[in-house]
Amino acid sequence: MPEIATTPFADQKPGTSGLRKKVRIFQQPHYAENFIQSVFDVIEAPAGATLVVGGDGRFHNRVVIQTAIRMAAANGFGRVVVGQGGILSTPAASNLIRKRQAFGGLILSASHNPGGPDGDFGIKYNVGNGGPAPAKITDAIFARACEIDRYRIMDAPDVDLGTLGEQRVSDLVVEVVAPVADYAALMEQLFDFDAIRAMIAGGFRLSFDAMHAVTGPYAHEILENRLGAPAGTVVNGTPQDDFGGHHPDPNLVHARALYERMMAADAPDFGAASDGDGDRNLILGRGIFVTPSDSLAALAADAHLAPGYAAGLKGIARSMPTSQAADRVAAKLDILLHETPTGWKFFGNLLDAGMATICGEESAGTGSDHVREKDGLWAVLLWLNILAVRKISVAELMTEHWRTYGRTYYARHDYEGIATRGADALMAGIRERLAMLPGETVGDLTVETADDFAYTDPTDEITSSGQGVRICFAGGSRIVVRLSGTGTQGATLRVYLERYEPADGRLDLATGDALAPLVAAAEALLSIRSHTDRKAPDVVT
Ligand code: G16
Repeated sequence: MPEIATTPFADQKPGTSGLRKKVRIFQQPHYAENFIQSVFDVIEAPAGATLVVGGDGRFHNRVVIQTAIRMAAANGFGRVVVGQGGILSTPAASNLIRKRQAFGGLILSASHNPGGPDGDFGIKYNVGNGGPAPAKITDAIFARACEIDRYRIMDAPDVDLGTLGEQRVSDLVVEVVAPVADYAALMEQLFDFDAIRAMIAGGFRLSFDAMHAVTGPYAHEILENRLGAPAGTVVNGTPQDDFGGHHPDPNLVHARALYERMMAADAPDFGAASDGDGDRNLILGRGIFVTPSDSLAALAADAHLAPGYAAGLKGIARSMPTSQAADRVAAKLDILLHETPTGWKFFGNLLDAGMATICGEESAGTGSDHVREKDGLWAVLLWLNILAVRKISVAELMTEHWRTYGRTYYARHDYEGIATRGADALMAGIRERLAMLPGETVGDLTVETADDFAYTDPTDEITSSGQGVRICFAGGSRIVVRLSGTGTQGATLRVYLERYEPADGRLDLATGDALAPLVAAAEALLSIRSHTDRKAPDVVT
């Protein structure tokens, strides 16, 4: 097989979700090739295996897809299944890996990070269950990337990604598939499309912001064509390789226009947005933002109303920084609640083992055992299904939820692109003091427990430690602090603030007011300003 000599790059350590770097780094000769070969060397797929390849359509997507196809041909794969135009949303790629019983898949995305020549790019390897490779595989990929000295690549012309059907690159069959069809069919199995269609026909109005990213074609097909929402329901629905110059992150900062529309007097009944690769979601009702943590809790409480979940849930899993709202639902349903480190890859084993049905993260991710990735449109459809059955508004549903379970006020403060030294010093400083914190009072808050989160996967007994500091106060409030594993510049500090009010407590406070004592406590405990050299967070979500 044709081999090219190469030398290692020292910076190919996958983060929370694959390898994410600036496009210009990925454009260096041999850079993507080294990483892809490291993946192939580690996974040792049998000859003739199937590989799914797709991306979120961002700048540089097609270049790397062609490279990956030539390399798959030279590494003995028998078939590559690729989305037309090189496009597959991350949940659709996960679905295809499972449906086609592929050995694995390469997903080309930097998710919610900006795109374009000056933006970000990424490569993630997903295993045969459709989920992100677990840490033992990503660690091995990094180790291999540190010593790589050759990669295999066919000298072949580009594949025509625009034409559906089969083509060949040497012995490799390349199958270009419609990106939306299989995914839309799966959604029809899980949800009561008739009920949602009837609700929309009855005057229920919704708005979906695809943020110029990958969910545009999926949302047009599902929401407008299949569910009958009027044209114009999907906004920013044509994918662009630079996301229209915007930041495709569905939060209150980057989806501001949608937020303002939903807060207006004549707002639609329901608003939602998804990110660059279609796995995140933002949920809004008229006059109300539902935090991702609350969304997970509300969806878990009512999931049985959708046909795909009528048998009930086996368990709920949430990442550690996600609020404890879902824990209260799990307790009431008397099902398992798993607290895992940040990163969807930690949910895969629980889902495979039937220990959880629904998973969620504060970072705008929710999903279930239908695939092994979080899934933005899935969350939107489950919300719509629940609203269609219950015939109440989003605001009414959340108010009722809080009256049943209590309310968890929640916010995440991000300090982006700060100096690595300051970030490391902050984390080291608080880790050193953890043992001394219990019993300490900060304002009106008393520390009950403080630790550096470690998780032992119950299915393979592998422990992941150093996953973020938790400071828990009497009464159920918490501060969590960790460094992001998805940024591409400097360090990003995330401070997660959470205050619990019981069902008979104050359920109608403004989030900022409710969390003010925790903001002050975080500054007192962590000296955020001096370590970050910032007076305030860059993004509050
Ligand atoms: C990725 C992971 C998520 C994680 C998020 C934020 O999401 O898949 O599990 O919660 O990053 O991670 P961090 O806090 O380390 O930046 P995505 O949508 O970027 O793939």
